[in-house]
Amino acid sequence: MTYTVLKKHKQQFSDNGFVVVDQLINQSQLTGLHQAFEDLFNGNFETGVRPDEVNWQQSTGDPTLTRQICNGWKSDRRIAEVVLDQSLGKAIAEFTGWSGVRIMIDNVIWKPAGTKSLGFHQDNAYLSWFNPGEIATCWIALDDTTAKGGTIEFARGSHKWLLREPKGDFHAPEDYKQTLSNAAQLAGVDPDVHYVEVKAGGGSFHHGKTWHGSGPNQSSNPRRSLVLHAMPDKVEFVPDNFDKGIGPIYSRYKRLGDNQLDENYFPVLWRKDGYRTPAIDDFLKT
Ligand SMILES: O=C(O)CCC(=O)C(=O)O
Repeated sequence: MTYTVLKKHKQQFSDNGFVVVDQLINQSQLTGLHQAFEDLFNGNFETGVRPDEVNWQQSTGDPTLTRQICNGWKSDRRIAEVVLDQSLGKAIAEFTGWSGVRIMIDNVIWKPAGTKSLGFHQDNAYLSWFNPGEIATCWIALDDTTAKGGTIEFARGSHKWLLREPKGDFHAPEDYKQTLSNAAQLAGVDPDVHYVEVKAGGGSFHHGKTWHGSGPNQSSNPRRSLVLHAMPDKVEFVPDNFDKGIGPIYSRYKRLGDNQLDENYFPVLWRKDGYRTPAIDDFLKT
């Protein structure tokens, strides 16, 4: 599947801070991705590399929580094939106006029936460890999604509000919409929340300032999603902020002696001049 940005999608992204898309990957990819989720959360890492963040494992994880792993692409090539896809990188460049796109991290998210919410937040609030600290995201549903099943939700137009300091828990906060209510009040508006209800394989793109979160899964079906968080290709590390947001984890990839990001850890998916990190395709083949 090669996703192509439509003019109306670009307009929606710019007006609302997100756009919902019916199909981002092929149905034939779903079975392999479901198996990859099973493997990752059971600690079976196909490449032998442990993901950068493992927040849940079958043997030790709290069964009431949403399961999350970050940078599954380094551990499993079925994940890598999707989140390192050239057409998704190009689409993000078209939505944002960036001249090139790198992957910052991926998220592997599994919300089984009956599990708890993820709190509303703005992604860019965690990113002062690189400059410019901004991302845009492609969120892919691997199951049919519903509001009752805890799909992702976006506050329409909230990418135009100010960027706020991160507050509250991401996993299972007492009220997952509290942070959104506070931000909306400060912006002087009533939040207009849109639930992404799509068939498996569909999904959305969102701006790094758009407020989003997801409720508990009150359905009897699992809700799995694979997420590409992408950054502009021209970014630099900011060592003074390595202790902020997710800086303590990803600053470990800074090289001695310069602030440039290394393509081995933050590969370029697409660039206007035709460049793409060549090692991606070798990695996917082996
Ligand atoms: O899948 C979810 O419920 C939330 C994912 C998320 O926070 C994101 O894609 O930025």
